[in-house]
Amino acid sequence: MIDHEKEGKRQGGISRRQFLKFCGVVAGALGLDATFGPKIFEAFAAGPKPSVLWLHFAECTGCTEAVLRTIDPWFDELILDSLSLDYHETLMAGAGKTVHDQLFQSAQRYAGQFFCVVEGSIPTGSGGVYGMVGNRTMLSIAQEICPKAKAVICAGTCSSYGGIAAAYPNPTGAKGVKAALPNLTVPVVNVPGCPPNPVNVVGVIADYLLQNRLPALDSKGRPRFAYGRKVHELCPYREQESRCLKEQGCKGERCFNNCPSVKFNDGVSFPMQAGHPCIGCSEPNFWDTMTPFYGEGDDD
Ligand code: FSX
Ligand code: F3S
Repeated sequence: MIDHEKEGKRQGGISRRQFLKFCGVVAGALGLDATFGPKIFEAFAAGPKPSVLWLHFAECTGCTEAVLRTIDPWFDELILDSLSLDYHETLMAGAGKTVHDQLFQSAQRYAGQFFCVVEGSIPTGSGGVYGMVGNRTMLSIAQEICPKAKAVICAGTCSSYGGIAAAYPNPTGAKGVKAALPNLTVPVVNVPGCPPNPVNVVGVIADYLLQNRLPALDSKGRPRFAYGRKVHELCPYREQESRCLKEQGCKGERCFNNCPSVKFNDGVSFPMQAGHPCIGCSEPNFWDTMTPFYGEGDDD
């Protein structure tokens, strides 16, 4: 269990106003009007806080890093106020066997009640030996924890589809959760992006708290509320030829995500606004199918 006070992050927690503001952003991402912001606020405040066990596998930890630095109020304060984050190796003060044992004990104790957030792909080659945590393969950890969750939320393209570790020739046999655990029967929601937008990760949980069901998914297991439209359809530079980055290799016409409307860093910007073309990071196998990232245009 994370000792939130020892983590020294909360300092009394975020204010009601800040949390309400964030809930309004989540409502917008869910396609709801602003009046749903307070309802999401109430759903999170109603308690008990949803329990989350957050697993780290083969990844750069950019998903967590992005999440922590994305929003003012800082997302770590927000997430600790809205969720019971009961296991997260990057944020926990403790480490080692005792802490790792708690993961399995918590999963057993709260079987069927917790959300399992997975970050990173799962190496499956040679029995999974290319990815080890605490002397166990990531594959065996996923096989033990994921089936006990009420739902698995794959945060990022790596856990959704394999990501960079699965790029050709994929020497470790890295796979996303659904591919690595083909017999998994609990629902899996993919929230891809390298990194994903944390508003969309929280949106999945908010949607569940509001409606007691997981969001509708597209054919690639992504919530339609966030991945229902192409980046290009939402991009303001369709109307502004001088800002359009198609000639610089923008993949917005082949990539589904809500970056231009939800934006990052508390709504400050998104890649094309910062002058960087979309690299298609929320599509499966994008390291193989969207490269070269620059300069080739989008001729599909
Ligand atoms: Fe992958 Fe996330 Fe990209 Fe990195 O943890 S989706 S490489 S931002 O860190 O898993
Ligand atoms: Fe579309 Fe990318 Fe231009 S998303 S509008 S091709 S900058």
